[in-house]
Amino acid sequence: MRVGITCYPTYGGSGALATELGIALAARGHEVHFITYQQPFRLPSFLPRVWFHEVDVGRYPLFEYPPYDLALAARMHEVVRDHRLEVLHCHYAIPHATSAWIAREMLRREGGGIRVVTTLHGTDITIVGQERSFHTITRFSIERSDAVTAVSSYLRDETYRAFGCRGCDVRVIPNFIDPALYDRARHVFPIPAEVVRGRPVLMHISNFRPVKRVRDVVGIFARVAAAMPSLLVMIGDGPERVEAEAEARALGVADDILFLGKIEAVAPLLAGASLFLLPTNAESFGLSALEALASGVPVIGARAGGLPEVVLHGETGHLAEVGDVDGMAAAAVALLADRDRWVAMSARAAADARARFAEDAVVAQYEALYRQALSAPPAA
Ligand code: GMT
Repeated sequence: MRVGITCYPTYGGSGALATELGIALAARGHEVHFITYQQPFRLPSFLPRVWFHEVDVGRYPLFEYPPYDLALAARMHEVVRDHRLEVLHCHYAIPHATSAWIAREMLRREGGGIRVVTTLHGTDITIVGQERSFHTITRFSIERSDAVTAVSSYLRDETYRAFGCRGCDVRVIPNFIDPALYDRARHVFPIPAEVVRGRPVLMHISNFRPVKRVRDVVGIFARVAAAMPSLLVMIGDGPERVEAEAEARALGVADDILFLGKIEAVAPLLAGASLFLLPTNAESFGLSALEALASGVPVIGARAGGLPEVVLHGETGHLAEVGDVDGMAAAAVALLADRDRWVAMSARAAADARARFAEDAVVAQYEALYRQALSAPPAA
């Protein structure tokens, strides 16, 4: 098949997942065209059967807000036409699915067509899509897609609840991992031994948006560090980074925390982690948590959103109520203090991630959905 993929190219779960999907589809023989404003952060510079088409918004003094959505629609229309694409897969509803609808209308007038598949990732539904100004257009874009997927049952149900969309059959297709990559036996931990000093390594990866509660990450760590010497590795960056650093200073643990910034290849770092912390407010899935589990790293996190669908409480990690920093810290200390339990949980985490979220099985679900969309009459 010839597939176009539009995603946010910046550091974040939806862009990571969309890029991994494109790479996997190309490896399975499909032609894949990324259409977005910059090279997605996980996309290597060259791969067979993979193209990158930049969307140029241009600059004009009249446009205080350059119309990216329209530039994207125009580029989608052009790429679909010139490369005879069959499916446009939009990751994140706003504005990608809306731009795809415009592109499809333009193609229709020329006697062409394209099937639009939209994958809902989380904040496009739980935060952005529920803002008054975006609510109606988000629902419209979902209803006009030929197929819609959500990354967890939680997100599917939340979509139905928030939008009450008519006749939209939202399929759950989860995030996935490459089992060969997220394998702790395969990597050399890049942080030198003299920095780690034999301490357990706690890790957090995100874009440091408020929903991630990075201050809670530091709070949990401070309690663990008070019980046993340990190291916290923070990967990523974003609006709450300054808050996290301030919290670390306030709690007297700044010297035991490494802020590494936006690192693209996280598998080698996860390979040296003892625990992964994700005390998020509402995670639709938690791709970073899945990557940790696959690497044999138990997850301590919040019983919120779709995270309980990924982390099996008591088996592959520990989930507590949002904001229960004491509870999460106590669970972390107990697990780190019991080596046998940690080893068993680490092995279960790696096995469960492979059993339920392996790349091959999940990518096959997307392929089947594309085929189904292509064989059905186009959406109105
Ligand atoms: O906040 C993020 O983690 C980024 C965000 C995005 O849209 O880029 O991630 C969302 O999509 C990921 C991939 O499907 C999910 O694993 C994350 O759980 C989800 N984030 C939230 O729901 C907050």
